[in-house]
Amino acid sequence: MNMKRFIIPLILFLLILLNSCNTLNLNIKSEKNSEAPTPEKPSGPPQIEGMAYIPGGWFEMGSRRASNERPVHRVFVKPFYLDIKEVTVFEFRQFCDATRRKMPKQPEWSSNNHPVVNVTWYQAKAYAKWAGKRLPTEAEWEFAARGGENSGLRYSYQESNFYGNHYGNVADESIRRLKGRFPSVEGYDDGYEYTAPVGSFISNTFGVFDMDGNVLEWCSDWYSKSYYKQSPAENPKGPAQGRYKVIRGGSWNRSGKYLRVTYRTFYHPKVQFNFVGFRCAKDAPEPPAATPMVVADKEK
Ligand SMILES: [Ca+2]
Ligand SMILES: [Ca+2]
Repeated sequence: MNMKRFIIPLILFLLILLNSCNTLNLNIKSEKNSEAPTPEKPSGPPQIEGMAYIPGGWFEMGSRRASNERPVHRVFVKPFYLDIKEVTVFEFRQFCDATRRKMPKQPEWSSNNHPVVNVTWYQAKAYAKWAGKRLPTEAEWEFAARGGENSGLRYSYQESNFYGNHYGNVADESIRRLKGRFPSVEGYDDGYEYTAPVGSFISNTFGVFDMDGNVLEWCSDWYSKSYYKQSPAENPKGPAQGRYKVIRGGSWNRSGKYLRVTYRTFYHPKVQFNFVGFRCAKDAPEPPAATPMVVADKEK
């Protein structure tokens, strides 16, 4: 009698327990089935081979070191892409072959993977158009050269690290050994008397190479010594007209003050030099606008 009193509740308890387990199992399965799809990774800007995405932003453009770099002024550049390397001899020859142009004569010390030189501004512009790109503005060039970390950088890298380390191809002990007396960075030996193959040195924080050296680079802007005094704050593109085009960066035959990121010089767009080349830029898609909040219409 006593046993029966225990067995019936025990069976009932076991039945309830079994039922609970089944329910739990079903719930787990149902949770698995209704599992939300893996959220997509936030899509960044599209990657373009051979180009770095430069996020854009405000920065202090210019310096107090030269009259044409004054005044230091706040400038905004919108996001853009920039070739991580200077345009090479090989690439420029492809353009010449495709468009039946005469390849500009390259120095005997150059080869396919070296930056193309002896190109006029017009040739550089035509190459950029053929490649579906354009030349960078000098504001874009300076923004990219600064690496985005610190608008006060004097070089494309931390100033204290430039001299004495392999950060770029400039006039150094190599050219002095070859030519004797030559204005060069004393105590710095990058191993290249003339141009180096593009990307031979470390990149800056944006992943772009050779901003401080190798070859000077054509920009899209006309040059004006006093442009910074009236430059628009956002996406400046240079004066509407002029006689010379802006050139930026250092080169294998430049040292000292010519290597800093703010240095501006200029040449007539039809000249060709064995220390002047270029790289291309490209517009980036505008960042997506914030989704507008939808307010439900209570009347409906
Ligand atoms: Ca050198
Ligand atoms: Ca360069």
